[in-house]
Amino acid sequence: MQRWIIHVDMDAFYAAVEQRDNPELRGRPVIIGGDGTRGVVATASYEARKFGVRSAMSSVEARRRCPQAIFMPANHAKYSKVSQEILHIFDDYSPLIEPLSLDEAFLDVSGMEGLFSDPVDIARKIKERIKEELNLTASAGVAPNKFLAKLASNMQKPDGLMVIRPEQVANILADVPATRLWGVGRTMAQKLANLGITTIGQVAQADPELLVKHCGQQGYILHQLANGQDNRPVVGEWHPKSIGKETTFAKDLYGLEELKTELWALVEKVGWRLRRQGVSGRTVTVKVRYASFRTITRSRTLAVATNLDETIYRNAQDILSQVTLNEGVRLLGVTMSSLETAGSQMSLFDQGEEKITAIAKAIDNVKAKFGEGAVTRGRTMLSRYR
Ligand code: DCP
Ligand code: MG
Repeated sequence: MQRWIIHVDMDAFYAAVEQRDNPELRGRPVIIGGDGTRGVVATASYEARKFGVRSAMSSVEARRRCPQAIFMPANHAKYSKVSQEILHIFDDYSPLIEPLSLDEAFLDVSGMEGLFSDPVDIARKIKERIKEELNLTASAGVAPNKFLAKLASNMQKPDGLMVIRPEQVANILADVPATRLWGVGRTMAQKLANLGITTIGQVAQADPELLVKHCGQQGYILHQLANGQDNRPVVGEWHPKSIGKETTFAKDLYGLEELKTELWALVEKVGWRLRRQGVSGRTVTVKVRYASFRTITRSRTLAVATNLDETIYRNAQDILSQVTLNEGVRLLGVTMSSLETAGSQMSLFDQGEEKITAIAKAIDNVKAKFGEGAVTRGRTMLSRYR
């Protein structure tokens, strides 16, 4: 089966969030970072980048290059929250999500053809939803592996969508600087330069034995990457703390009967997501927003966690029947939280053990190839399957 990986990276992430939340900053050069004499630039809006301002540059230098820039301190709590919202969008398209930082992640979307027409469509859809729901732009790379996908997402920034198909690899990589290969820092770049090699195309053409002689065992890996080969798996470290769906109606709905159909549709979506993740939830929450915009949420915690549509529905409907419905409803939502690995009594859906073994194997394979430091596991994953 052809593997398809999507790499999504937000554009000027911290700066874009601040421009979104402070309309007076839009279209203007914004620098996120400390503006003191020892301050460092975390990121700069694309307007500021035109003046040569870059991440990790001293703020003094940034100010010199762009005196009219507006400095803002980083608000990490806010960016983490946005990051979670982005991950929740990804969660609708792949059960295998590997965040690399607050603003970028890999998604393995191989074999999703039955659900979505094609990996490029998925990337397009994800970008659209980030734009519509979060009012931010992202760049996406779609390719047969992680190395190529990450390279691709960076090629058409901002708001880019770049696809590298297997047959295009050699052409696209030919003139890309060798420093873009994973693991080529200054020292390695110098070693390659000593061999007259500066582009990925030249690494691809080089004799792997020669590369190993000059660059050590890493030489093999560089040769493989340069030829577009990279079989590191996407290690799904991210799992949501809750899984929910809500919908805003085109026209307000009135009364329990009208709402029941919508409730069932929501429950089906939530149930499917829970099972796909191999989890069950103990807390059912129903959210209602009235025509007046007043919003209420009501929860119930079950004795036993579930991921079965019928059980979720029964409880959600019960909750809804206790809510006053004497005005129109514009939004309805259902969320399952207090998630746990699906229990063995539901062996049909239990992927817990299998998943742990598969992930552990995948990690060991990567370590065997790229060295022990190549993978660090999130604690979330360890605690989740204990
Ligand atoms: N960041 C940081 N210090 C750095 C680099 C980045 O604090 N030296 C933070 C701020 C960035 C965020 O991480 O907004 C994401 O990093 P990226 O490298 O993806 O940079 P941006 O998203 O800002 O810009 P873009 O991806 O469009 O180039
Ligand atoms: Mg980014």
